[in-house]
Amino acid sequence: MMRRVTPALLVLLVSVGAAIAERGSAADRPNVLMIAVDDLRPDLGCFGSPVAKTPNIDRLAARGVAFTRAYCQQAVCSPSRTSLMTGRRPDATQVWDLNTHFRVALPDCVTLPEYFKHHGYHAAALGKIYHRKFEDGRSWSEPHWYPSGLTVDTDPADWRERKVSRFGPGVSDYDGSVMQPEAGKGPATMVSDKDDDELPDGYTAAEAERRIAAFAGDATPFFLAVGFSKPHLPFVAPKAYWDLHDPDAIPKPRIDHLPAGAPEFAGHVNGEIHQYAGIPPGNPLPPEIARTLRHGYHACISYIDAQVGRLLDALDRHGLAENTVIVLWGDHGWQLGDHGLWHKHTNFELATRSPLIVAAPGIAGAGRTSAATVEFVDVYPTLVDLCGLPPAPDVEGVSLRPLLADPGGTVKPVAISQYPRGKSKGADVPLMGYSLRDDRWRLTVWREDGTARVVATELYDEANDPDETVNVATRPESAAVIDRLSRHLPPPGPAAAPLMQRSRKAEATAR
Ligand SMILES: [Ca+2]
Repeated sequence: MMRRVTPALLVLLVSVGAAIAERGSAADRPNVLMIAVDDLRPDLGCFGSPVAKTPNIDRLAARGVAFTRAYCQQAVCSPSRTSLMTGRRPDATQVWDLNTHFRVALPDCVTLPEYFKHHGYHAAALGKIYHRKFEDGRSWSEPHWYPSGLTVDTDPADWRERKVSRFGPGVSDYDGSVMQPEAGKGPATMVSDKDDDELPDGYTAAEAERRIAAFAGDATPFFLAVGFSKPHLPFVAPKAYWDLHDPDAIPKPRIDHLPAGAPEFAGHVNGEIHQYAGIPPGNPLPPEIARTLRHGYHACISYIDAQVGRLLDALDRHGLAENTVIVLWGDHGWQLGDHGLWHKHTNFELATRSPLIVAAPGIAGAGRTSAATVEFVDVYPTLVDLCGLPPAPDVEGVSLRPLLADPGGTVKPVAISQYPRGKSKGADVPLMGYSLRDDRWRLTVWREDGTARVVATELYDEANDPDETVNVATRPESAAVIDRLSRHLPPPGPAAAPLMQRSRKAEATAR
């Protein structure tokens, strides 16, 4: 790898002062370890969970700042990950579904790792970073590695999903899913008799340990992205992690139905979880199954926590801890039966809120939490800022660096999430719901897709009704709040429904 100072970088070094100039060339910049955790809501000790067993993520939080009000831009894998990795919102990426690559709308977009690559970093990806089938070879310095042994280079057509896994019969090579050949998805939970490394996320951690050891001897800074596929369904974890948890100690949802006054299309029918064997049709799920699901979700978080610990240990072992920026995020939250809903796919607080932890050498706020309202589009400019690279163009987020020094500060008035809904009960046209969260309120405005016409409005007082039990939008005293927050609503985006329909057709044709 070259260690060169480009003209643009020289300008930057002169212009932004001695602190950054002292870092000099790429070889002197900090490394980046980015840890992505699939479907992780903040059920972590460092986020205040009384039952979580997450000593390693807590250890990471002690080195950095844990953002307790961090929101994804759309509560489902590919739209959220695409937004974070491009620093652009779903209306810009035009990725609102699981069928579209961002290079369709943004062919020349420079992604977060690609930007680091252009500035002298070696960028590598292990495990799930982008949603599967939407790999982006341009992002990385080498092919994207998966625990299956599969690697994916620039051409998405190279992607092949193998049903027979290196992890043995019954476990998908991709994400640890339990596959039943010819019969669709297997059970939603499994107490596995395998050890950590015999399941994909443990194997990914082992590969990350090998990579970190190799990087330690190289002067080129690295951007290593490590994606863990749990606690995404199915909840498969080694038995030891199930044994850490008493399922009866895990709190049950405090509301098991939609908020009073919410439109029915604010929720869904739990379609994802009903794909798994053993989940009976209809809602609500039987209490015993719900209890096992809660148990499995927490077991999977503890399993991932152990893998995060291995990464932190590897950095320590190789003397890299003091020169590596670490960021950990979940791609969106999860409703564990709350509102009668399982999984994500909504604009509610529990689906849009996910952990974000940023640790960097020498930050004044280390070990504190920040309740500032922040968004996942902020990850890109934050990492760029922390590593002393010139600001990236066309990125919609802001750097959170000021909050690492002063976690009590603020950087933006609201976080914006969104979710599309097709024609559904109570809506005779496709909708896009925009949800605005400030430090007290959540306002969700459902518009006719691609227009400014408002079909429904929800308002939740998160300070006095954190479980979102009642929509107060129609109360007279809410009018001023709605008016104030509505000023932050984005202009009507492109009509999503026709583009999503087109991508579904393309997907079907490709099959
Ligand atoms: Ca996800």
